[in-house]
Amino acid sequence: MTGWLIFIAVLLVLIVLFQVTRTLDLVSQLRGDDDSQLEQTSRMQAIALFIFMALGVIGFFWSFRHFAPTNVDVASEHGELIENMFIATLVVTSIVFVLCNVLLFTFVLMYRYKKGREAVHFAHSNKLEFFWTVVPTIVLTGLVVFGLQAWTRIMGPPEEDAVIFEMTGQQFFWTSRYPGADGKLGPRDYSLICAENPLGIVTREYVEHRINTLKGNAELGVEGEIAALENRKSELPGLIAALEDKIAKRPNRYMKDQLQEELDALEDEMDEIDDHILRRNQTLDRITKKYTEDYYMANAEALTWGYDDFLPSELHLPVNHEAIAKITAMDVLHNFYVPHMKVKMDAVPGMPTSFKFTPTITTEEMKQILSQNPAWQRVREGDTDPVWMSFKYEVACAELCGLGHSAMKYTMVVESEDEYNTWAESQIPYWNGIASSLKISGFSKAAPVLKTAEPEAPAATDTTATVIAAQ
Ligand SMILES: [Cu+2]
Repeated sequence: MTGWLIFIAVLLVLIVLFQVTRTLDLVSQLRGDDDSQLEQTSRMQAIALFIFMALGVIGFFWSFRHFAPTNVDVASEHGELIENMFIATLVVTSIVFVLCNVLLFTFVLMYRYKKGREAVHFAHSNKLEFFWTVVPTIVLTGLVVFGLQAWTRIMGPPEEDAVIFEMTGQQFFWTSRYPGADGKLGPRDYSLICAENPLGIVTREYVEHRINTLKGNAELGVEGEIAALENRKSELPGLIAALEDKIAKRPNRYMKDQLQEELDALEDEMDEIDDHILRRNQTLDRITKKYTEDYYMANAEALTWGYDDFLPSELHLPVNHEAIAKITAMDVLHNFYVPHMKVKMDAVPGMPTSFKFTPTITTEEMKQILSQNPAWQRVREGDTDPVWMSFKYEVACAELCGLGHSAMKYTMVVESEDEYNTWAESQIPYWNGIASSLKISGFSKAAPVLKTAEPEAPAATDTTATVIAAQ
């Protein structure tokens, strides 16, 4: 409120000053006494402008201090680099900003109109040209070199033992994946994306399974999605006709409305079913054309990488250990952003990006740091503990990606190397969870060979059939 009052007061003062100068101008014009009046208004304007500049510069520094976040510790090595670069840029630009403004307004004041004073005119000055070319060149080169260094440290080749993880953005959640013991992420193929393989991880067994579930396999008792859809398509006209008949015979208004809704749903299904069949056929076509014996021969090794990949529900990273983030998206643009680490990268569909960073503060250490911060000492309503106790590093989506954008959060835990190893070893490879439900025939009836810390793969319930029926 006071802010607004000050603003309005300043505005009124400016309007008054403007009106006064205008009146003086008009008066001097009427008097025909140009020079002395002009000198006077020039002086007034110059002084007013100088005050404006002084207030502006003071306000600039005040607002910077006032609104700057307090006690935000940068929790990664590469974030520190970005932070330093930001501060260096800010220092340079602040110096230039203050210097330019002070000079500009001082000159307005010093060289304002005075009777008999003439401006110096020169067409060319080598000294001046040299000065204003060389100084910015040196400063900007410095900033660019600084930036390039940071760029190579963030984007350059990773250390050999770096922890790799992959983040896939999707409306409106993240899916993370770790490469497992082999340190290599299995290849992905969008044609294989399915409810039970959300990332489309490629293994020979899964390809076989996907072909079976699309095409059907009498030997395994799998009907096949395409055949199921064709069946449904042949059923629909009969169902629709029967419903129409029912509606015609029912005089009851309420029942009629209900039946009409059912009929609408069936008609919608009828409209869409050809499209579904076409898409399934295209997928089947793509898969069978790509995954030939030649392909399996040429990619034998890569096709084993996906066996021990695991998809945890939160990210874990060891402290003071380089991490590589591989970022991708499945639908629209997203952005992988960890504010505390000052790391950020666009997630672009069809264009995997990656960068490295080294966390330097564990989640527990960060909690201790935040416990000293008044903003984190408050207790939320209905809670007994202060908010710092439930602190977790947050991964956010920093690209407006649709209605659920703000819900696109993920958790990152930074811990000691030992804690990280224990966690990683306890993770169950993704395929272990669903292997027993895969419908596979031909070259291998067995589930994929799985490298795992667990002695036995946990038995998965046979969800494949219901998952597919539900699609
Ligand atoms: Cu998003």
